[in-house]
Amino acid sequence: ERIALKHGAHREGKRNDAAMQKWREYGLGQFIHWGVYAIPGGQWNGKTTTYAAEWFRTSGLITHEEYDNLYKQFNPVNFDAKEWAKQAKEMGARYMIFTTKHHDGFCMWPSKYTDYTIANTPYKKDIVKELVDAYTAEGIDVYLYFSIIDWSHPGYYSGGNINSPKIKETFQSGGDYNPFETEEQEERYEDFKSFTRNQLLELVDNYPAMKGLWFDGSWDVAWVKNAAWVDTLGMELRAKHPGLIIGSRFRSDELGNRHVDANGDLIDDYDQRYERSLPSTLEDTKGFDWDCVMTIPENQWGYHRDWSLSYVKTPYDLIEMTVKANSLNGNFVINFGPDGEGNIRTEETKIAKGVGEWMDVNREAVYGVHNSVLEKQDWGYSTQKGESIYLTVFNKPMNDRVRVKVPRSKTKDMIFVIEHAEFISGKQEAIVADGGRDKYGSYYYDIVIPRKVSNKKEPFVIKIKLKEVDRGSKADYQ
Ligand code: H79
Repeated sequence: ERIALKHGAHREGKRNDAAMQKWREYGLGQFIHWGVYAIPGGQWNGKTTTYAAEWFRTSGLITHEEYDNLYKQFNPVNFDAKEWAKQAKEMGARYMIFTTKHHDGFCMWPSKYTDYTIANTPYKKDIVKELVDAYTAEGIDVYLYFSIIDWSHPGYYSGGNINSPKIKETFQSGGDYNPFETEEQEERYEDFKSFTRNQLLELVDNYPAMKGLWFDGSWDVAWVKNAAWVDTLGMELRAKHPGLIIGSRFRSDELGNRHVDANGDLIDDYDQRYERSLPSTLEDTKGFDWDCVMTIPENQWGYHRDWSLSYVKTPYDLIEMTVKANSLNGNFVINFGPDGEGNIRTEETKIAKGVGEWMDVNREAVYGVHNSVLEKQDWGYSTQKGESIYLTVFNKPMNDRVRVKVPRSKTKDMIFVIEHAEFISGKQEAIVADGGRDKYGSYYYDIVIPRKVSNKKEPFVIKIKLKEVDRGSKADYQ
């Protein structure tokens, strides 16, 4: 029995227009967190925060007054949007998400609706425009990150986090639950809503080349309480920008359900729940489109001067996650946090190069692919595009053979065989040996890894094509 919702998902199943098809094919993206928090970079008066650097305003190491005046020093003289875009292109990113406004409320574009913007810094120039232009020129689609939380607006109010089970229960059981403490607060929140709407319409108007909005900080009960209004705003934004892509973090249904509504349908265009985490199986994804946004250190999005505080992911780690994400029908997005002068730190440049070198050879296994017909095997992940199946090997078996379990044919007299297999680096053909059959009647093949490939000590890709043949034409092992 379906619950009648006014503000749940407005569609069952996936969006299938050209803009969304393109989104689905990106494979790899770049996130950039840049704002005034890059100036302290997690440190102030000789003290270092171990928390996320982009949350520095709340670190306790800086007063709010000091933080709110940092923008007067923001002058990233080394910022070169074209250089950033070129580096992203070389890494293999096909879309980029940029923080136009994080929780602190500082706007990287010259918003008409507040003075707390880039226009009032020594730098003055519109950073959002520079980035949209430079990345678009490199053929990389741009998405605008926008935080609903805005600590700079006098009308902003939280009311608590709807993700907390206690608050959600109160919200759902309270009939017409009111998160506001005073009428005045509620009125000021109306100002905040108008302000938020104005800014979003402004972004959509100013940057028509961008493809979508990536929302964050939408878990406040005050925001959730306004689900009907948010829904209308979403429609307004979509009407202004046909094809606009919005993830599941913008709005909730009227019952306070986020991402997935009370009927289990995905709200808006793709599932935004995977922050610093990946689903494990295709079942976990519920068949939704999704992206995963990932930090390079453990939990630093904005620039933090001290990266010795946590494990720093290697290109290998990030490549593994990229391929895994794509084998489960998601896009993988790697975050960068440039410093206050506009430099991308050397560690990130090195990582981008490492990922890019691998992508240069193996991109076919990542771009435009989906989950393959093969069952997951321990050596790694498989992806598929049309008839081509890509086996990306991360755990190389000790015997230098990659075992492939082919699907079972729907027809009793037919079986699948590997018609062709090649290593995509160097394009050399692979030798396929018989791998036997198990007691359930599934067939296996062993692809022999030549020494040249095996010695390289890096993940490699085997491209195979399957063919259905008459069972009699293959030796049958009992
Ligand atoms: O923009 C990045 C994060 O800043 C943002 N989303 C990504 C894309 C984000 N906002 N909130 N959260 C993530 C989760 C909240 C974490 C918190 Fe904390 C735990 C807030 C307060 C305690 C971590 C630790 C951040 C500050 C201290």
